[in-house]
Parts: sequence; C-alpha cells; structure tokens
Amino acid sequence: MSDSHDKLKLTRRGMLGATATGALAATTGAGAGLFGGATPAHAANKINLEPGELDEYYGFWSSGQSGELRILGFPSMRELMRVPVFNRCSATGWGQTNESLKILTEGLMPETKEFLAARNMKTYDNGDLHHPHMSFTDGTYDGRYLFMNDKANTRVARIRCDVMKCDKIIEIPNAGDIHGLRPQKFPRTGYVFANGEHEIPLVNNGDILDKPDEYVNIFTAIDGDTMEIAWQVIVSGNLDNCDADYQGKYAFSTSYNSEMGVTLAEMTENEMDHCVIFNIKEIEAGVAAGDYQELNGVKVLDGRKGQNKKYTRYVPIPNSPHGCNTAPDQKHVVINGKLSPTVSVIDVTKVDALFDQDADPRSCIVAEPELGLGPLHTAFDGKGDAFTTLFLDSQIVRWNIDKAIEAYAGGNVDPIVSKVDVHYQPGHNHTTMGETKEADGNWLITLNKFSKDRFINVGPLKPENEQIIDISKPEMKVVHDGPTFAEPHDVVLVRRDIVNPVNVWSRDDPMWEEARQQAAADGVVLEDGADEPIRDGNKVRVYMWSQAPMFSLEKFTVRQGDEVTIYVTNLDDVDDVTHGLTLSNHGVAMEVGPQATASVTFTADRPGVHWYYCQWFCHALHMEMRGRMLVEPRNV
Ligand code: RUQ
Ligand code: CUA
Repeated sequence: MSDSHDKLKLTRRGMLGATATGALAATTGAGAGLFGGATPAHAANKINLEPGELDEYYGFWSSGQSGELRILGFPSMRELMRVPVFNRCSATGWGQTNESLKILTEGLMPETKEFLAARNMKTYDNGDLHHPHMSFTDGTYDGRYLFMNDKANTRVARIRCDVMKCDKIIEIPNAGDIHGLRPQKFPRTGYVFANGEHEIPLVNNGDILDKPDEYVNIFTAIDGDTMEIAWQVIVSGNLDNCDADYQGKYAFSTSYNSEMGVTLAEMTENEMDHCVIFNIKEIEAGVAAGDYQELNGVKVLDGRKGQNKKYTRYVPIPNSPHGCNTAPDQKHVVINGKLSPTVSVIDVTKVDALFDQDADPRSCIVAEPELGLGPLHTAFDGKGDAFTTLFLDSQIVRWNIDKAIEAYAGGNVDPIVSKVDVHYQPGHNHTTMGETKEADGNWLITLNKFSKDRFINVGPLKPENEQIIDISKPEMKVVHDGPTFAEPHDVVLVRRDIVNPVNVWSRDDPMWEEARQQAAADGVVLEDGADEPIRDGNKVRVYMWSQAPMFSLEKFTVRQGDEVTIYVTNLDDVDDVTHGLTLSNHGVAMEVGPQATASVTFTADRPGVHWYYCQWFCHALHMEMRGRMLVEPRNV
C-alpha cells in the first residue's frame, strides 16, 4: 500500500516538476530544450539530444585511410551510416557485388585494369578518402551529390544523396595522388576541382625517373554531372588544398612545395610558396581555341609559371600553405600558412587585375594576420569571424576578418577575438553550413589528430578526437569530445532540410540495369525470379526474390566448377526491411535494400551442401530465412 502511495507521490512530484519546468520554459521563451532535463542552453545550441530526438544537421565525414564516407547526426555525433566508397565492406558486399564492381572498375584507366587483372585483383582494396563535399547551386548546398577524393589511388568518387550510395568512381589520368577537392560553388556544380598532390613525369611510363625537375603537377576539373574530365592544367609546384569562389570565375590551390623538391630539406627551403589561381573562363577559352595537348584522352593546358598565359597566376604566400577556405562573405579566401604563423586573405575582387593588368600578384592580398603556430584550416561563422586550427599550438583561434584587413592597412587593431585549447593537434575544422553563403554560426567542430589521454586507453593505436565548440558567444567553449577511427580528415555539416534521401529504392533505378538486361536476355523478370537456374555453358544464373521471411528458392543445384551468379530482388517495399544474402564458406555476402536488386558472381568449386542465409535481421523468422546451394561433384 505504502509502496504504491510513494510511487504515486513520486509520479505526482515528477509531473509537477515537469509542469513547473515547462511553465518556466514558456515564460523564458527557451522552448522545448528545457523539457526532460536536457541541457538548458539556447535551443539552437542544444547538444544533448534525448532518445528519439533528431539532429539538426547531417555531418558527412571522410574516413581517411579507411576509405569510406561516414554519416553522423550533428551535434549529437551519433554515427548513422557508413557508405563504402574506396574500401571493401563486409556488411554490404561493396567491392564484391556486380553492381559495386562495375562502379569501382568502369572509371579506371586501361593500364590500371591490366595491372589489377595481372594480380587477380578485381579492384583496389584500399583508398584514402580525405575531402567530402556536397554539390552546390547558387552558393549553397543542393542535396544532390557528395564528391570525394582518394589520395591513395588517384580517384574521385560521387555519392548520390537520394540513396546514399556511391554511383561513380573515376581515376584521374596524368595526375599523381588526388588530394584537395572542392565543388564549384557558383552558379552550380558544375565543375569539381581536384588537386594532384605528388608531382610525377607528365608521361609516367619510366622514360623519366630520378629527374624531379622534369616532374609536373596537374589541376583537374571534372564535370560533376557526367563525372568526365573537362580539362586539366599543368602547374609549377605541387598542389595541396583548393576552393572555388562565389562568382564562378576562379579556383584557388595551395602549394606547399613550390621548390618541387623531393627531400624534406628541399621541400621546405623557400620562405615563400604560393597559391595558384585558376581563371576558369580563360581556361575554357583555351580549350575552345585548341591550346592544349591531349594526354590519355584528356585536354591538358599549360599553366606553368613563365608561360605568360592567362590560365593561372601564382600568388606568393608564406610558407608551405595548406588549407584554402572561401569565406561566406563571398569575397575573401583564406590561405593557411602552416609553417608560417600567418594566414593570407585574398580579396577575390582584386584578382581580375592580376589577369587583366598583370598587377603584382600580392596585390590581391588584403590581410595577413599572425595567429599562432601551425595554421592548417579555417572555418567561418558567416558573421565576420573566422576560426583557424593551430596544429602546433593545439588551439582554435577566433579572429575577425574586417579587423585583420584594417590591421594590414596599418590600423592599430587586434584581429584576434579569442583562443581555446583543443586536444590535440587540430587539422580540419568546420562550422555548420560554413563553406556556403548560408553559414549560420552555431557550431564549430575540430578534427584533432591526437587524442592521447582524452579516452580510456585502447593500446598503442589511439583514436582521433573530434571536439565540438559552441561559437555562439565570443568566448568559445569546448562542449563535446568524440573519438573516431582512422582517420576523419574533413567533414561538412549540412542543414537537415537540404538532405532528403528516399526510404525505398525505385525499381527503375539504374544501379542494376545490367541485371535487368541479363534477366531479359534469359527470359526472366527480376521480380518473378526463376524456379530453376539458367545454364549457359558453365555459367549459371540463379534468379530469386526475397520477401520477409523467405527467399523464393529454398534450394538450387549447380555443378562443381560452375561460375554462378545469384540475383536477389527484394520485393519488400517497407521502410527499413533490408535483406541480405550470405553464402557460407564462399566469402559471399551482399545487402539487398527494399525494392533493390543485387547480384554476386563466384565459382562453385566446393562440392556439397552450402547454406545461404539473410544476414540482415528482418523478421521474427529471420533465422529461418535461408536456403541451400547443392554443388554436384565434377565427376558424377
Ligand atoms: S588535408 S589536415 Cu588531407 Cu584535408 Cu588538412
Ligand atoms: Cu531477411 Cu533477415
């Protein structure tokens, strides 16, 4: 009796408490953020989400040498999805299904295909994904695509944001190891700009080896709609990071090795390196006028120093600059000095004069504040402040762009607003919507290369540490530590209303067009499946559908040595009912999303009984969702 009495009292107290808090929230106008004991912060800057609450932003994360893209909810930092791109994926069969292998291989150069074939490799197994960026329309994200580079194997990939799957991967000919990557911001993407980082001979066939002064570097413009190479420009020095302006006129790339050195001493010899500015209209005119050589099917223009062509200008920058970030004010580009404690601010309206009147290339620089040691990347709040990572100081410095310009012009003002310690050695940082003209100034995330003592120890290999900083007030505050596995370089934070993926695939999707055509040739409709395998010499095609909790085939029989292709079409058209097919002891597994078709090809060279089963828990009878492949021995 007294028990339930207490419970009642507690409940009543709880209710009263909630009501009282609610009333307080209503009177202070703080809104829903105060319910349920959440952080009593400004609604826009609430970091702790209650179970069931949704994030305000999508975060699209690179994963460096893991080769995938990761989607996190922001600011909760809940990992929502991993999208395999340059890696292989055990869960989804990326790198194994015919559909993914087509995407992974069709854009490779012929000699790369030969190289892989000679090693019995269907595709590269690794990638180094540094820079994911969303497509733009009119200076802000448009939710169509994400583009990203692979530094390890000189590739660029695209993800379709409607289904959040990679649909194109191309190898970039003539260039060495794609690093910096940015989409054109205006009028739209348009071009995707990609920097070759490591200089190589222009024709890298062994004729030129240890003659670094004959190496070149290549800047590439890709057509983001077709994923074909539009043009390339040969440059002097190497290329690190890049960005585009808001006028659609120029792209900018940093170069940490203007010396074209190959040893550390050679690479860091010069006090000044440079930022290369690419004149898009002049380059297009050069292409139209035929001022290029064709190499590996690509139009390559010469924009090296001393060519006196209007394709490029070289702006001297101290010293080994790294990050390149266009501000949401649509006017300024910040070049981050790395070995210099400064950043250099370019005014894009002063760039025309470099090309039209051959003005002093440094005349486009309107500020060069000294910020601290090791400036790598800069983000923006859209209200005039910039946030630069200081790798060596392990700090974020907040500074004001207008004040930096005033100081550079001789004014007696300090552009630095505040600094905050981060843990440790920050590389990229990013603000919410910060690389668009819709930067909202709510949050900054810093991607720190070292975590050291911030988490319980997991052995010699430590996670990186990503920290969220509230930048809504002049004094910045670190409000979250988040460990991550190797190695998120970069991230973009996109307002959630911009990203609208579907829940269920469309049966018309181009992803399985080849499966559709093969089925038609076999007189089969994918959605109906076939009762018996279709035999074509020693090639056997098995068509089945899945619908929770069964496959249409409880068994099928093949002969030892057959090359078997299994097509599975998922007839479920319910949100979140993904099936899979794992074939035991064959290393075969694939994801089949609702209304999708997926296929996998393998050789059935193990006689006996082999079960296949669904590896995505889909139904109360999920365990029963299985069938047998019977492999007849060859000599029977
Ligand atoms: S880079 S830590 Cu590969 Cu983006 Cu600057
Ligand atoms: Cu289908 Cu589990």
